[in-house]
Amino acid sequence: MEMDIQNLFGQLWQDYLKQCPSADQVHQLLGRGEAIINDHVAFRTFRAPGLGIDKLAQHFLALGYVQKGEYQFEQKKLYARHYEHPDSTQPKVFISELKLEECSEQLQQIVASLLAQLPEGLVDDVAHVYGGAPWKATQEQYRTLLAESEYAAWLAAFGFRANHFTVSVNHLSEFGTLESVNRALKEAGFELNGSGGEIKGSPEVLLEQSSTLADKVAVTFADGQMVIPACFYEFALRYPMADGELYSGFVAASADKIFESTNAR
Ligand code: OOG
Ligand code: NI
Repeated sequence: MEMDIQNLFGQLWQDYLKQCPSADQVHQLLGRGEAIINDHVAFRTFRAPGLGIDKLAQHFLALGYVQKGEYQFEQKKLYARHYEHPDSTQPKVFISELKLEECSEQLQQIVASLLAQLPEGLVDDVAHVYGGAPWKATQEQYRTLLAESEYAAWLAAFGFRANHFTVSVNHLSEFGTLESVNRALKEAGFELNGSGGEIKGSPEVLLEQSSTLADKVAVTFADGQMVIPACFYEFALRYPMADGELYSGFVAASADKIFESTNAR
């Protein structure tokens, strides 16, 4: 099937709603019935032959996206890039990868056993690659990964699907600040990611971000079901640069904390 931007993000959104059912309520709360503009969508992958950032990015490049910033997360052993579309109303795309070569032998072995289950050609198939885990880990493998890298465990359970969507607070008519967004979310009973403070970043770095803690969903592992943190919703407020244009990049120190939105509470 031919995939245009609308189709792709529509499909990603439908899949995401199943992993983050509260996103619907968040829309109603913040959009008050009006359409929500998404600032960006994020994906995770392993750095392995035929499977790094470039492989996931190819489908966005084919739709006119252009590679922009790059980001390093030494502690978490991650590397990331972001992509933008010439039409600035299209969501930006943030893709990170786990540097397997820096991880333990044990982690590498578990990941290799997952990659061995990857169907031939899946990663090049835009209609299916973002549809969820293309392998089944055991619950013990999940727990072993979790002890070393929460990111690896999440990826083992959820695959290359959209990890989060992000409300562009700049485009909300009822809310002008991230503080007011966070207050409304908490009053409605949502739990926010408090790592590094509820608001990550500042006007000085031209970007403020916050996020919910991931909804928990039942995942079917090779040997049964477990209820674990799935996907979350993020909120971003961008500030203008000297030329008046809104800053369009990311802030590594803030992103480092946003990753933790999928940690167990
Ligand atoms: C990505 C975390 C970083 C941002 O907006 O800084 C991020 C992830 O959790 O996969 O989304
Ligand atoms: Ni994000």
